[in-house]
Amino acid sequence: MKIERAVLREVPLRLREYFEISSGGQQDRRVLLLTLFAEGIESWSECVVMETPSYSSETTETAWHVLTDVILPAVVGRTVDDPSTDLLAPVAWIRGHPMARAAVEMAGWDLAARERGVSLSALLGGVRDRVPVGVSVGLQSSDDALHDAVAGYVEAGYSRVKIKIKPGRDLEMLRGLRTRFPDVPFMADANSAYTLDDLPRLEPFDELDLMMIEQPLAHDDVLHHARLQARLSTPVCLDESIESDGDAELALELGACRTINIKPARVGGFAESRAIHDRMVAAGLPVWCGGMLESGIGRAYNVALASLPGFTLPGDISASRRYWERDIVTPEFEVHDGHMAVPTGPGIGVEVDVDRIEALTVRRAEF
Ligand code: OSB
Ligand code: MG
Repeated sequence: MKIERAVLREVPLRLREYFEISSGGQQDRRVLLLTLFAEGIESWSECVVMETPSYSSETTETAWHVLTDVILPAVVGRTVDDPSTDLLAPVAWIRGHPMARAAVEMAGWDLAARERGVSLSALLGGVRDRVPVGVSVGLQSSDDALHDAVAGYVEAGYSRVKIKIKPGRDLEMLRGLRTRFPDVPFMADANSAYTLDDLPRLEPFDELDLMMIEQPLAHDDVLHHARLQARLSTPVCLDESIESDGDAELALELGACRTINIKPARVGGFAESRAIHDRMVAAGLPVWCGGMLESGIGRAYNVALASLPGFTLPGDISASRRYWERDIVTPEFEVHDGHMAVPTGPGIGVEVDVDRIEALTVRRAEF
């Protein structure tokens, strides 16, 4: 399959609700969408990067730069057979920039699935036709607002509810939630808001019966996560700290976590995601699929990944309605009974609303 043409677009999409984490908030997403054209097949993927370097070191602008100045010129004209290696081979020397690389790598998987006439889930080795899903609730202005938000998501049937925390909005807030919702599977995500000096504040988290605490410490501090995990019975989950299978190997060796949130873009794509998945399965540990406030295009890739056997914990894969007034794919993603159906059509298995995307596009580059 020869890649004949690539188009990168920036499409502004406004979240239905402001979403705040410990490092800051956002409502307007600058969604980067990539289209690869190969021998009559068209593949859409999403570069899920944030606007500022607050979650990882990449930004909308660095991804645009690396994609348009480095990756796409090298990829157009290439012939692809194996999506896990072929597409990015000429730029294998790139250091970092996993989200920019992943947008291309993942589109390659969609192309390969379409060429073979199978779903992305089938090509990846998925074993589930629906996946358990949860929701990620941003920091709220008050406990009342948080309780109302949680009540709504419990009502909607999500399999678990993740609560964003930061110093000052943590223990007492979570105790209040636990009292009001004694049976809801909760977890907490700190997005690196603590240090090991906060141990006296983190140890009592064990009373809260949380499924896990996600990324409590710095993104580049695997050692201290290991020291923290040794003091907690609550499983530590790493998100920001894991940008490759090598990072996962180190984390397991040190005992820094008991589960990993795999976001395919954060680790450079599906090949690396599967390597981490396989390593965790071999270690007898569960993984789950994280989210980056994706449009329906990015979500389709996540649902396919989450159908792999080791993704036994609910992912941050919520309904289109949780994010957008109107999604850019049809059918929109829905949650029933705490699960999301894995699309069965060829490739990502959802229809991309090309006319609407064209109308919304504010920046475009073509190769
Ligand atoms: O830490 O998992 C995170 C969103 C943006 C950046 C980081 C994170 C998140 C989420 C949202 O938690 C998950 C979702 O897409 O629903
Ligand atoms: Mg996280």
